[in-house]
Amino acid sequence: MEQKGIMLSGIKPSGELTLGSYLGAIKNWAERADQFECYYFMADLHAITVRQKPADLRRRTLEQLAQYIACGLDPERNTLFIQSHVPQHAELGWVLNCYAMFGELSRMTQFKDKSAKNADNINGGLFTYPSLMAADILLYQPDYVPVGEDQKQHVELTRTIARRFNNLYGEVFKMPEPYVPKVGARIMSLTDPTSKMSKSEDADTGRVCLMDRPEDIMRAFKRAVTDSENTIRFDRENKPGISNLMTIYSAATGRSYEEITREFDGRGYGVFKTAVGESVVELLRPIREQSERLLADKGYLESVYRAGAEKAGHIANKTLRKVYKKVGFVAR
Ligand code: ATP
Ligand code: LTN
Repeated sequence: MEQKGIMLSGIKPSGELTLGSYLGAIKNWAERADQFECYYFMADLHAITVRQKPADLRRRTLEQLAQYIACGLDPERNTLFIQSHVPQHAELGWVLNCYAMFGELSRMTQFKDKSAKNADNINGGLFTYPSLMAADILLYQPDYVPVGEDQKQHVELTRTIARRFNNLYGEVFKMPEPYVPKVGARIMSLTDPTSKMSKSEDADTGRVCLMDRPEDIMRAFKRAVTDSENTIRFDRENKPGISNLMTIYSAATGRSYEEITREFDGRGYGVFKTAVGESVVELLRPIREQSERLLADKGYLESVYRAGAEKAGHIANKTLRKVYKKVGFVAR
């Protein structure tokens, strides 16, 4: 039998999943289950690099699992687990810290952004976040890591660390490739279309969450920032608001930018914003409804994350033992 490729990704349960998390990452995951052996997890170890309320973190981790499933990740065909349930992540994370350079970690855009936003809590975990992420990835020897644009730099650093390790000890790690969607790789805030739509920002109309009600979604789109030109064409530089709405509409309906320009020719921004809002309401409706159903069945969710941790732990352990041997640790 032909060996399937491997795919792996994760999201921090640091806030409500947004339209950006869905279009930039999860949608891509769900479309690939047939071709790949897939591992997806809730990155709770990463979430605490920014201060979290314990009860919120616990609730959001389970909600995120329900949302993964509702977005189309069938637990029978995808291994879904909670990062902290597989201790090999933290263990390999430590080892890889010793192969990631201070200069490399200092150059990470996410570290600089998060440091600016959390000036009173620039902790060691925030700095070494990418070595833990490299461990998440390399433990499973994946071919592809489906992520949004903002995470590409971390996957590149993972490759650098893997290459360094392999050069010293032989071919231990497979080189993973980032897999970034063509449309939707970077969804911007609706109120500030020059910054990324982000789940941990204060809730305002700038983001749309997977669990938002239709009326909230419509309100958010009606308030979306545009420009004064009143023509619908794609120009990220000069028309970031309209271009962002076009990206969302394109990702939600499958239409190209040319088709969208033609469809709304001479029809004004109000009509366009309503159409985008409606397309997102329909896109998210089944996800919200299914998540709500799943969240009512905690026993089922528990069975999914337990089975996931067991399967993931088995693979992770194999890689970790190999690494420990290579670096010279005495076998237990
Ligand atoms: P936080 O605000 O806590 O940093 P976030 O909203 O930036 O979180 P992440 O957990 O960092 O979300 O990202 C989850 C996945 O979704 C990543 O693969 C990321 O690249 C992707 N993603 C997040 N936001 C967007 C966005 N606005 N557009 C496209 N992809 C996104
Ligand atoms: N850093 C990612 C979340 C993340 C991840 C990973 C993504 C943690 N570990 C491994 C892909 C592979 C983020 O902030 N979105």
